[in-house]
Amino acid sequence: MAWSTENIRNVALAGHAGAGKTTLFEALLHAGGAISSAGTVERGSTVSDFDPQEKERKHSIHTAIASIDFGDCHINLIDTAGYADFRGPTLSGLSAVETCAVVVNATNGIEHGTRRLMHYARQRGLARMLVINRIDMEGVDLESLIEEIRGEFGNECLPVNLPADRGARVVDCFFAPQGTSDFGDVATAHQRIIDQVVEINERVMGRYLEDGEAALSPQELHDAFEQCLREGHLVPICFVSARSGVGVKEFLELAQRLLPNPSEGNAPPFVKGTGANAQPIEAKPDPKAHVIADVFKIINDPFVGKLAVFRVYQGTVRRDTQLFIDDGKKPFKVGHLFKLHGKDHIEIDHAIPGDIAGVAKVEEIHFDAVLHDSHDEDQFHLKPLDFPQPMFGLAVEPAHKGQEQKLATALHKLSEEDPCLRVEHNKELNESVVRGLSDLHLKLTLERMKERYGVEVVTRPPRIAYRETIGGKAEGHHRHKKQTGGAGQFGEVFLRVEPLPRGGGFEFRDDSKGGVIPNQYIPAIEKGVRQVLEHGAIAGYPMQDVRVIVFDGKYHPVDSKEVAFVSAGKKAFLDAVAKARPIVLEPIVNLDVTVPEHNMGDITGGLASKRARINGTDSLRGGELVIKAQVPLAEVVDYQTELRAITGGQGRYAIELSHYDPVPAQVQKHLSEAYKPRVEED
Ligand SMILES: Nc1nc2c(ncn2[C@@H]2O[C@H](COP(=O)(O)OP(=O)(O)OP(=O)(O)O)[C@@H](O)[C@H]2O)c(=O)[nH]1
Ligand SMILES: [Mg+2]
Repeated sequence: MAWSTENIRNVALAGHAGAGKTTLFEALLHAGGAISSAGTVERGSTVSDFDPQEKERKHSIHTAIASIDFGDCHINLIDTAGYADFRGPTLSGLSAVETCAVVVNATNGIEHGTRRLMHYARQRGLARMLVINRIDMEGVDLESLIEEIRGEFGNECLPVNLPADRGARVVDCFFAPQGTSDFGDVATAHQRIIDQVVEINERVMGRYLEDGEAALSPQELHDAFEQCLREGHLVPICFVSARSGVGVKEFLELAQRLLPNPSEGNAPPFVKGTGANAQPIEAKPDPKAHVIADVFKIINDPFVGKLAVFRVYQGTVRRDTQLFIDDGKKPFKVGHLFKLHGKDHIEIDHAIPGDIAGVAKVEEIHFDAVLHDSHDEDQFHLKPLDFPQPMFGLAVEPAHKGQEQKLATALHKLSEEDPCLRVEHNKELNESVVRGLSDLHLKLTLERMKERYGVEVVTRPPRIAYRETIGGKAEGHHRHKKQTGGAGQFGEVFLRVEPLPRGGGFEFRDDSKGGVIPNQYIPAIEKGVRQVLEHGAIAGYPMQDVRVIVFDGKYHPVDSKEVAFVSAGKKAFLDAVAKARPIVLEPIVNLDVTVPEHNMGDITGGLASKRARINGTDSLRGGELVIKAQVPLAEVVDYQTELRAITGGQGRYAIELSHYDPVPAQVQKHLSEAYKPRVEED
């Protein structure tokens, strides 16, 4: 089937773990005729959870993509993982769609993940809808759930259909409201939603008030509805049972008739050029324009090689098209172009604006790359997506000698696939550190590495990423003078250091007067200072939040050279820092610990002995609590062991960077003594 941009709908299924997204994804594919029978999560037979780890754990870990041709519509569906540990891929998936359908487990009601996803989708300007799943379950109180939802997410949340015959079918409340439902009156529900929709547009509102609903054409209603979604003025609620299929076809009809198509959604801001010349450009969904596409998913398939999945914003990507990657000068030729159906690929020969497709075997492609075919010198960029900074680290080394290179390659490939996975290498310590969002996140990643690439590792807690700064102002001086045979080296620098507020970074200024230091040597002084910044002055950690002002110096017309000023700058800076009350800073993290209620006392008691500040607790359903605290990272590097012991494996936690604070005096003394700076010959 050939489709145009107006016929495309891009919808992500998101929400709390276990809400039923993968089961709904399967039911939608089945109802839309994309598969002949629906698989189940229990049997590991779904299109979406095809990965061995997903099958084993019965939870999604990666995003999965498949499409349905329904009526005149081509619906691209993205199934995302509910676990917060895998929110890297989930958030990337949201960047490719117009609509985020947040799936809610009717038995559990609003959960942590429901709130999180509603928030993310709103923040990103997506159209949102709520899908209440599991209406087949006995004893669910759907009427109260709607009230709860409206209380929490606002009165703009309104049902577009309602369950009837005790959950055996749903009745439409929007298009042709008729019949009775299990609760609430269909006509009233209809009235409420129409009132909400017409409110968005004065003209439509005027006509409606004068001549009633019949005066509005279906197109007018669609446009007003779509505008409501785009502006967050309406969050439609619909009901399904992913297991029995009730409400599933109705969901597809809603997508077809009401959800925004790619030319209606909020397009992301692309930028052409860099620096002062950067100009925002709005991608136009014109199939004849230059290509602009964004890569939102990378798959390093051990058999097929590297696959990049992208969303087209403008122009048409064809097989054999030459595309550039970001500001790269060398284009690549699109060879294997395909649509995804879970793990399978369906060959296509072109992809139009708004569509989602993949290309294979292009090594240079990376996550969030912009693909384009603009031949001029200007470069296209997309504002980088905002991802949580991973703080949970493990130092890794190969379990078997000689696999260092293999390990580095495997880690690189894994981190390409997940924006919340980072690999750092500390050359001085020869330590590789993998950072992720949680214990579970890293555990599964390392398991996958073993399975996919045959590399096993031993892990231990990594060194803490301390920082250095200064506590006061001071002046420093150094005269660098050397006479070796013929020409000598000479440079003399006086400088002042001042603390900047936390997060202030680094500032460098030259206030010397009357050419005591010729201009060409100022960058050399800065270079020397930056060497200290990078390696630290007292404990070997990067220095931050300092201002350096050069205020005097001397040079020699023959002997002054760049190296002399690099060295003088470095030593003068070290001299100043030593007098400016140097401080070692440590990372403080926000810690969320989720545990059964009865463990609360042991957890808070344990945290109290870790210099933690408890900020509060949140009750969850099912007798669980989230304890929120701020704590030095150094105190929780091995927290999973303690948590497991206290809760018998029932607890989990997540950390993210909050800020840096000075370490206690005793710790600073210990860190400084342990540091033996490399003496460099200069
Ligand atoms: N009774 C009933 N069970 C359902 C329904 N939908 C899903 N389930 C079950 O709920 C469990 C979780 O379903 P999934 O589809 O894996 O949930 P998910 O939202 O994809 O979970 P994550 O991938 O972890 O985010 C499975 O055992 C499903 O069979 C439903 O409509 N009714
Ligand atoms: Mg799932």
